[in-house]
Amino acid sequence: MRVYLDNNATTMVDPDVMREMEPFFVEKYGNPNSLHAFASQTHPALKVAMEKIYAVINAPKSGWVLMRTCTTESNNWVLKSIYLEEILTGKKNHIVVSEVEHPSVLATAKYIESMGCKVSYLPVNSEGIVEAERLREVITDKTALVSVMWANNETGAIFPVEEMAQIAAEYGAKFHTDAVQAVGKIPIDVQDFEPDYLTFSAHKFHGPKGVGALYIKKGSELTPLLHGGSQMGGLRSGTLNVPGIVGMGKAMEIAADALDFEMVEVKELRDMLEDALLEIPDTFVVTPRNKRTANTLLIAFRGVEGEAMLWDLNRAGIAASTGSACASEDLEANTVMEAIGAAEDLAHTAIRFSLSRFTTEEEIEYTIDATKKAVERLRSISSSYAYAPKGHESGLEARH
Ligand code: C6P
Repeated sequence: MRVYLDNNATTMVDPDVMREMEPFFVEKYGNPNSLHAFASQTHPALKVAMEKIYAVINAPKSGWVLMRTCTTESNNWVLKSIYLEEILTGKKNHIVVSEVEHPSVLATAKYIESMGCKVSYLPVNSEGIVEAERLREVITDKTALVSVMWANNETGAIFPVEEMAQIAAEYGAKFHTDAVQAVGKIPIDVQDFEPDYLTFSAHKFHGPKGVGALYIKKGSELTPLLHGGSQMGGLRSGTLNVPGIVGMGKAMEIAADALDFEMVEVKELRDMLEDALLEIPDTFVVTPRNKRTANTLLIAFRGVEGEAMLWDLNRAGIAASTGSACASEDLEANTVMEAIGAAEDLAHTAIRFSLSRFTTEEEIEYTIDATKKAVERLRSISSSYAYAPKGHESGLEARH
């Protein structure tokens, strides 16, 4: 059996999305900015797709939804543009990010820091959650931007972005949230708490790779980083990815319709997996279930090196991960496990299982069985497990 449980890294394209995209490769391939029928053939589908994208996040007509290649691009744009406009000009001198942001925010923040900007890194609590009150401790009227993700990619932990956006506004700072792990998993309404910027990618909710969106609130427009043509009002130049945008629109529409299914049925399967794996002794989960997205489980098996576990799972046909796919080659400990202060040996044992609406009960049963066997095998050959401190001495408790 082959089981895909790495949906926080990327997802399968929904066949209905694929069908919607198909005509825009060979049949209707005109550049939408050209002045002929090949171009205008693409306009109706582009318009419909954009309307769907605006509708699912409830973006007001006054705001911008700019189509981009991915969340990495959008996150870079937000941070670097704020640096150019607010920091380099001397208006402000500080930005705030969390310690557990994706590398596309963290590495960009570090780059900006190397250019002389002050950067504060908000810590997480023992549940892997950034608390809004921690923002109050560091924010000043010289803070240009607060950038905190909506849902964490490793634990699924949902952060109090509404409250943080409010605090940022009190100090005259812009607020950005990386919502790539939130869209399609929890309701999104940008008119609810009015972030200045919200970023996400289609490939996380069964849309195509290579297309993402950046929502910008009216009045918070950014300096373009790609100068060129007049596409997207000149804010984002470059020929539009027509099939990608059409696919993203369809994927968003389906994800919005499937939101209840995601929050109830996918959660049931995730909980089934979690309950069964927590029966294994010396097994830990960081974030409580009601504080994370329904599809995600980050679980640590003491004495079982994460990479060894992935090897066993992969041999059984199961795809999982030790955390963020971008960091999988460095063999570093899991970012969130480190941020909550888990002991070094335990931090290396975290495995992320991320489900989707295509995951079946049969696949979960198979995964439970294979994971239990792998833990047993790997612990039997683990010299560290025999001597490792057990149970609550780790500073982590199993959470149900
Ligand atoms: N996280 C993961 O395995 P792109 O690839 O640019 O569309 O998305 C980047 C990105 C940005 N923010 C968050 C919170 C993310 O989770 C990701 C992608 C994958 O966790 C691949 S590294």
